[in-house]
Amino acid sequence: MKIHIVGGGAIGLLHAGLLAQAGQEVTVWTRTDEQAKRLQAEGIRLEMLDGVARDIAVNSHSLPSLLAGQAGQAGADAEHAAAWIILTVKQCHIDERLLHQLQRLSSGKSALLCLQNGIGHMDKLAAALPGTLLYAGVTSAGARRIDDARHVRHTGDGPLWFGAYAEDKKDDNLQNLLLNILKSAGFRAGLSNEMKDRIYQKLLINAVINPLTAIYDTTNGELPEHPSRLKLMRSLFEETSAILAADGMKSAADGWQLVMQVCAATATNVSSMLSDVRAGRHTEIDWINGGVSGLARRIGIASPLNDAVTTLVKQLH
Ligand code: KPL
Repeated sequence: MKIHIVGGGAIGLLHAGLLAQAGQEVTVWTRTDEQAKRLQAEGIRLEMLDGVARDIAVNSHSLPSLLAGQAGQAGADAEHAAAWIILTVKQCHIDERLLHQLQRLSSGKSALLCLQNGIGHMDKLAAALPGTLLYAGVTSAGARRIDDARHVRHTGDGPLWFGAYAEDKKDDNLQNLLLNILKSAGFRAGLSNEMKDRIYQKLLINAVINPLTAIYDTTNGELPEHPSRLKLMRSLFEETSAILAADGMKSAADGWQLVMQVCAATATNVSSMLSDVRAGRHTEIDWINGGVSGLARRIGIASPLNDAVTTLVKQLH
């Protein structure tokens, strides 16, 4: 099946590489011409969990070429639209320009799976793409980009859950097709009709680990090792879980243990937020802790810790 991967970051290249390796016809849409040229010419260098690295051929074009009308092969690829588009860009890149590019790419007959951290993007995408079947996804797979263009390392196995954003806007055949394709490519994928809950559970983990690793400049494993950091993690966890529960998250009895387990399972990893700060990139703070603060305001409860870490992280980049 034709699959468009939008975004050439670590998660995009990981999904593109594994799906192309499993025989799917994958096109990677990147933000720069330079990256698209490298991917088209040399393929994705995918380092698997066992350390073995392979070069995997994919098609690649830049997103700007979609709107420039000069796309040639890019235009042709977009016209014969894929059944599935997988959106892997960071939240901060979902702007008006990208929405136009997605309108062009989806051309009415595609389904779009969104794999972003945080909240806020699904409403924006639903408004911009009324004719597209929209699916929300949550992935716990770990990936790190090793160079600027094509080399990605798979750093951790984790489930990928996805489900329709609106119950009345889904296609059972299409979603089952994607599920089978993901499984045969090696993903631990599953369909869920509790996506809001899954998004909130992941948001809770990200809202505790990401800002504090960025502020303290620690790996995920080092974060809970100092008693004062652990205390702050716990307070941020309590505040965030109360806000998310007030907005309908089913409270998991073992929520705190889950946060600690993620720190242990990804002990040597640098969180995506710390990695953005170190590289001088914009972080997803506005859609993670900023998103939690926004929910709290809407519900009418206070969110002092989420407000504070949002302000602190914004000053790091
Ligand atoms: O999702 C993550 C991230 O870094 O964004 C965690 C779970 C914190 C793992 O690093």
